[in-house]
Amino acid sequence: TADDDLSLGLPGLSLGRRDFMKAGVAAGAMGSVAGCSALTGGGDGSAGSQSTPSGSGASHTVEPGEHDEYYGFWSGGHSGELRVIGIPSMRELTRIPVFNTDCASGYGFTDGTQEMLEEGGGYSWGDNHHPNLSETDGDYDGEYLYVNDKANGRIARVNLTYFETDAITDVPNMQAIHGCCVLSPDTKYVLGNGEFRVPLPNDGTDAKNPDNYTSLFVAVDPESMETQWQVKVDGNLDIVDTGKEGRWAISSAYNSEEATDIQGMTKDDRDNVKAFDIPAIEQAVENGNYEEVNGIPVVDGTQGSSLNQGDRPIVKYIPTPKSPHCVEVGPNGDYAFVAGKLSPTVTMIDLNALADSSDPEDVVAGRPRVGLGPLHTTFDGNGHAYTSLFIDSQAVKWDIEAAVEAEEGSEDPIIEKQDVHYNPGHIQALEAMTTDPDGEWLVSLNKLSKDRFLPVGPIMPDNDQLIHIGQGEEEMELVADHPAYPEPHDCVFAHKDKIDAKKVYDKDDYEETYITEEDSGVERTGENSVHVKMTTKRSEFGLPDFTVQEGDEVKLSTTNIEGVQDIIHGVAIPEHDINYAVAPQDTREVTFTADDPGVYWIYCTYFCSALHLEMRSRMIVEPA
Ligand code: CUK
Ligand code: CUA
Repeated sequence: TADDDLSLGLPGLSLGRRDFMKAGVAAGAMGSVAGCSALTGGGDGSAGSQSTPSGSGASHTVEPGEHDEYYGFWSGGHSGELRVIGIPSMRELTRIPVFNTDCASGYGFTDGTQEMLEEGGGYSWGDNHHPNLSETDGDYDGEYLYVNDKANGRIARVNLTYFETDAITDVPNMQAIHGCCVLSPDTKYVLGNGEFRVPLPNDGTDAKNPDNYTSLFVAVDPESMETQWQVKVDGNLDIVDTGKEGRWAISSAYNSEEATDIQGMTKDDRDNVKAFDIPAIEQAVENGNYEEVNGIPVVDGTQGSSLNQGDRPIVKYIPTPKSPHCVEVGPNGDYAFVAGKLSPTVTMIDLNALADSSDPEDVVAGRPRVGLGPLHTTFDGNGHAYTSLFIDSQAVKWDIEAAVEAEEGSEDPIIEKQDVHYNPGHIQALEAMTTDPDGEWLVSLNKLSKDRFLPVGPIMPDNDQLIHIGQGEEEMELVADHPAYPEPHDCVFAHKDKIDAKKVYDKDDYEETYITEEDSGVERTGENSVHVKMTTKRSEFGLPDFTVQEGDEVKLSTTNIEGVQDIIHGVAIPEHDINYAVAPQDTREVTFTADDPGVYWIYCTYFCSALHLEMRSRMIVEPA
């Protein structure tokens, strides 16, 4: 029977009669949510469609020479990088290497960036999921972007003046920082959810006893990027967002069973969303109510903890249908929206009721039934929520206040459904994480593209789809498909006026020694070390050649003395695994050992002028 099929593929998902038509699709698709290898369905047209293009003729064309109105910052998943994409054109403007190395820019090869990656854990990859823009007064201030590394428990910061990663924190005690957000309204902390439960400390002691495993919630200082404190909880943490007043951080969570396999993790009907009371946690830390593990104060926020018994528990546990996925807080900060994943509902948590309610059920303000596989919710600022439906392959638009009025499980608040192609994860509308979203455009980050593009071999691109939503009064209209290299998870959009990207480096912002043409030369700094300094400009290096001895440790410093934007020079040394970019007024350094005697033509890798090919220098390594 259908029931039997469902119970195999969908542990505990309860479906009403009218969902059975979709059950075959659901069983396959949910399998992939749950991590099994079943083929994913739900995009072949069988999932049903209520929407037709409205034909409003919304255009996302940005004419040649014109600029996009918004910056979009896309996480690159396990590629480790971020991508910057213009909205509404969906043109890729640049990439920002974060947890990866990048040969076009030299990120991970130059001394500063190599050290940063080394001190940030020394891994050659990361899995970034959730980019977050720094906020002042609940609005993006254009200073920084913070992003998590799900794989290695790290948080990185990107400087939005230069669009480059400037800090990576390898957070102690945590594996898999998944959820990541800033504490609104003023970015007091960068917050992270440790998704995997591990022993504390994770040193191999009693490693086979899952009762000793724990998930942690962490606060990192946004300026120093140092880990401030952690909170231990029951169950696995997933995604996190904060209210707008600096008090509550809401984390979705699953596996209240604390099992280590899928059957165990999905056994019970309920999981607990966690509401972290940030000032109460700070107070506990101040009072010394913590255990220090690997130098970090770890506060006990488990259900049995004494810190959770009094008038003001540091963590409130709010029961929700099992295994929810995301939580997003709406623009006015009234509700947190917890997407059901296995449940076809979104649970709305009333943040204003959190402080005073003693019964956790009292804080549930609404629970509309939105469709199958709800994962993420976004907002247009005009009273509408838009939820991605992984299994149904749809974006569903619904009315927030109508959902509060309606009975639990009601479909009445639903306004419209738009098919997407296929199986969406995150969904984001313009400036949706601020207190004043801009509406107009929404992007659905679809995991599968299937038939939407020319076949390019078995590893297919994702499909990020641009949907026009206007101010919420019009019907949704699908406007563009955009293939994405694996694998974006989330994105965030800021109006172009909020970002002030410099076109030329300001050397005062950097401590490196600026090199002038007169400085160019070779200085012996030790018996086996030299410091080579040279400038770059069109179309020559400051030194036509330089000589070092076999075995020398060579520190090569280069300053691009150009003052003109867009004139980048590259410094490539064949057979030494060295190439990096130097932008106008910037200085970059690289240190290597000259092991092999010979002549090496150093050349410029950025096409900088008509004489770009002639832009050369020679490194001569004399035999010892
Ligand atoms: S996410 Cu990280 S599994 Cu839904 Cu925010 Cu993709
Ligand atoms: Cu400098 Cu090409």
